[in-house]
Parts: sequence; structure tokens; C-alpha cells
Amino acid sequence: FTSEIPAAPTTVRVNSPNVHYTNTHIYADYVYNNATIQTNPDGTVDVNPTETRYHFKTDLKIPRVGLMMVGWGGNNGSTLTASIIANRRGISWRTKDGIKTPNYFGSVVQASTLKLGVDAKGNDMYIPFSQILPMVHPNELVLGGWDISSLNLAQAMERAKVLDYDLQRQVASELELLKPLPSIYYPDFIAANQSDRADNLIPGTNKKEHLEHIRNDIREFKSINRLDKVIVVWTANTERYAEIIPGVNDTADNLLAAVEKSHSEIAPSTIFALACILEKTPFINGSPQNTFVPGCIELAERERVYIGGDDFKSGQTKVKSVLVDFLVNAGIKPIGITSYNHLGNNDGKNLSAPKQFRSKEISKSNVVDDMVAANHILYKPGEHPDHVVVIKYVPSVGDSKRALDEYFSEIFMGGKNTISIYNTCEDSLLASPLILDLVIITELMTRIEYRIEGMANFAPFDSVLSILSFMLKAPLVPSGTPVVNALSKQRMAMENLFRACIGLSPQNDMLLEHKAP
Ligand code: NAI
Ligand code: DG6
Repeated sequence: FTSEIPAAPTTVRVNSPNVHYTNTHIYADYVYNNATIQTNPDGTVDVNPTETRYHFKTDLKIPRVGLMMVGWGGNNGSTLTASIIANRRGISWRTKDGIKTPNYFGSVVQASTLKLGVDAKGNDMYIPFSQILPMVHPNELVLGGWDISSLNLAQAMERAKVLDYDLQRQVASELELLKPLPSIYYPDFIAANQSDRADNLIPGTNKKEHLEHIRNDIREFKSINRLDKVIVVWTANTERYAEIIPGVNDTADNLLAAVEKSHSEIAPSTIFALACILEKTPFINGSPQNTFVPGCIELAERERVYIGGDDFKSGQTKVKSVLVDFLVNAGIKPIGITSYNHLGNNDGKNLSAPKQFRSKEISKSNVVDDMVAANHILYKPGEHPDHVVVIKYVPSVGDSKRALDEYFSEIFMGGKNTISIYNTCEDSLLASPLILDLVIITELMTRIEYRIEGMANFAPFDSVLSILSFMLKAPLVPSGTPVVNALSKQRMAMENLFRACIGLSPQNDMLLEHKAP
């Protein structure tokens, strides 16, 4: 078998009067086409095509980037760290299935391609996603972070029981040298069953001092490692939801004042987010809790720092955001979605507590809303399929999560269709590459600016990075803007934005050159 797809070029250069390259930047002029719709009283619809002229400026210099993980010693943190070291060193390991070599499968940036155009013969031409614009390579990331557990990364990797022993054996000596920084522990926010690992704590209960401590950790990490940028990812335990209290966490100023008073309703993850924002460091929340209380979002917008969240979208939910999109767009009406899973890792243990489970239940439950709302032929206003989420902790299965889903739909002429899915996978091997994508794309976004008519200067995007939605179960979006959960739309949003930065029109699958040559 030989592939028809030509080999990918190593660099992309667009020859167009709309694209201009300097030694340091790419400048692209781009026309964004949309349409505004007006529905008239008689039911007719007026469509007004719109055009907005955008100018994009992308900094070509790939900086030296640090990734700091909160919950570094957890399954995701230790798995990602060991895997990056294995990739960096080109370590291969023996398993009962033979010799394995490291890869970055599961990372959109590292292991997927995108169609750039066609070659002279009309064949589709794909390039690695990572080559559309200059991006940081995961092997170059400088790793660090915090954990309330004092185990070094070799011990943490062993505790996680995710990677094969022969790989663990070979990376252990390097991982032994990596030790998480002490962290903030407010027992009320994570499950009581986590208390036995909390032996690496920043002393005291003063939240303002905790905030300053974390800020100092970020500054030191940056300076010791001579980094241009740091990005922080929360991959620590799922916390309970924080109550939104007027005067406490509703505005940026109230939130900062509440930190000064060590208010009990401010979660550790919010302290980390605030520390990052004040240090001009992007912060991404990989767990479902409402870290980004209104005051935190307001502060990010005010300081013009990127934030992203919530909750890594790894397996069951990723499939859901494909399958429901498919069913609804095929004119089939899902009326019952029942999602059950059991797992036996520490995440599962933490989620066995009701308040932490509730955070996860919320983020897993809203993922079909936009797809249902988009089809008013199938669903009346306010109508929604039954949607149930169950998670059980079964220690014996460890990190190997079992997810069972039933999609029950109404089809033609009163018929019914049932699709059942059984999915088994190591949870942390799905989540770890998402951390890379989140970090690499966030970093890239810090190098892209835009300008439209009326703006004197180029400016960064909105602080809430909705472009990260593909990797997240409950995407955080700028206030008042739509949440998109459908996976293909989320991917297109990334692809087309990056294409726009090199002056290319959005990807389409019309293949007109083959239909009407
Ligand atoms: P884990 O339980 O193995 O790791 C979490 C780590 O966070 C632990 O080492 C714990 O000691 C530490 N920790 C808890 N509170 C902390 C704090 N305040 N500061 C610093 N460290 C703290 O969990 P895992 O599997 O690595 O998952 C991490 C998070 O990612 C969980 O919230 C989980 O729900 C979320 N997630 C995981 C996915 C997956 O597929 N593995 C997918 C979606 C979300
Ligand atoms: C049980 O659902 C544990 C969770 O942390 C999930 O494993 C994680 O959120 C991934 O969920 P999903 O639905 O994206 O596979």
C-alpha cells in the first residue's frame, strides 16, 4: 500500500498579495464573511451577507515556555511528564505485545493533519497541524508544578499505574529529581478521602499570603529556567462548586478584597487563577468546578490575560459531542442519552464524594445543548432529551475507565433506534495529550493579534479563549457569546482561525474542482 497523499512540506509560505512576511511576523489581510438574519412576521427570512476586514499579525518567534501543572503528582501530571521525557529521549520499551516507541497520539497539534489545498493534480495536500503556524514542540516545554502530595514524579508515576513498567524503569531516575512545590489545601473543596495524601502544604490559612506565595513560585520558576512565558494548567482534583456570593466573588475588586479577608468560599483553584492573572500568565482549568467565578473572569479581562476551561474533554464526552451532532444533523431525534462509567483511579475516588461528583455531572450534562437547540424541527423550544450521567468508583480497574452509553432516538414514522457504546481506555493517556494541545494553542494565541476597522493598533483576542473548546467539556466563552460543543465545529474554528492568519479562506469540502472543473 502506498499513500496517495504527497509528503508534507516542512514550512508553509503563502504567495498572496494579502499576506506579508517579515523576519519576525506574518501579516495577513482577511475578509470574514458572515450573514445577519431577520425573520419577518410572515415567516419569511431576510439574509444579509456581511463582510468584515480583519488584519492578523503573528509573531514567528517560538519562545521558551514553561508548563506548570497544579496537581503535577497526579495521574495526568505524572503521565504527561514521563511521556514527554520518553519522547525527548527517544526511549523505547518492551511490553508483552513487543517493543513500543514514544509518540504524541491523541494530540491534535502533534498527531493530526489539516488540509492545506490541492496539488497540481488535484490531490488533497495535508500538513501536520503543528506546521500551519510556528508552534512550541512538547519536547521543548520546561515542566514544573505543585501538588499537595509530596511524592516525587517517579513515585507519583508508580502510584498512578498508567505506564508500562519497562518505560517507568527507564525514566525513573530523571523523574526522581522532579518534586512538586507545596500547594494550597482547603479540605472543604475536595473530597475528604484525599486528606491522607495532603502532606506537601503551604503553611497557614491566610489566602492573601497563599496568593502571593503562588505568584512568587511562578516568578521564580520563570527566572530560574530563563523562560519567556509560563502557562499554568489545573489538573488537580475536582473541587466542589463555589457559591457565587454578591460582594464576595461577583466582581474583580470584590474577589480581591475577599482574598484579603481569607473568605471561606474562595477555592484553591481560584487562588491559582488569580495568581496567574496577576502574573500575566495564562491559566487553564482542566477540571469541572467553577474556578472562574465572575470576579475572576472580570480580572482576566481587565488584565488582558488569557484564561481557558473547563474540564478536559477526553473520551465519553468527546464521543457524545460527535454522535449527538451526527444524529441531530441526520434528522434523527435523540430522546434519551444515558452515560454511565466506572473507574478506579484517584480521580474516581475523589468523584465518589457527592459535591465533587456534582461538579463533574454539570460539566458532562450540558454538552448536547447547542446541538439540540440548533434543530427546531426535531425539538420544540425548551424540549431536551433525557440526559443522565452516572460515575462509580471501582478501585480494581485503576486508570482503565469503562464507559457505557446508550443513545435512544426517535426515527422515521415512530420508529426507535438504540445505539450502545462500550468504551475502555486508560483515562490519563487520553487526557495528557489534551494538556499539550491546550498549552501549545494558548501559547500560540499569545503571539497572534488582530485589528479591524476603527482600531488604531493590533490587539489580543478576548481573554476567554473559546478557541480551546475542542479540548474542553464545558467550554468557557466570552460573556454573552454562544457555547459550541459539537466537536467538528470546534475543530473547524481552530483550523480556520489559523488559516486566516496566513490569509487562507476557511476550509470547505465542496471539491468544486472535481465537480465543475
Ligand atoms: P489525580 O487525582 O490522579 O491527580 C490530581 C492531583 O491533584 C493529585 O496528585 C492531588 O494530590 C493533587 N491536588 C489536589 N488538590 C490540589 C491542590 N489544591 N493543589 C495542588 N495539587 C492538588 O487526577 P487525574 O486523573 O490526574 O485528573 C486530574 C483532574 O483532571 C481531575 O479533576 C479530573 O476530573 C480532571 N479530568 C481528568 C480527565 C482524564 O481523562 N483523566 C478528563 C477530564 C478531566
Ligand atoms: C469519570 O467520568 C472521571 C472523569 O474525570 C472523566 O474520566 C473525565 O472527566 C473524562 O470524561 P469524558 O466524558 O471526557 O470521558
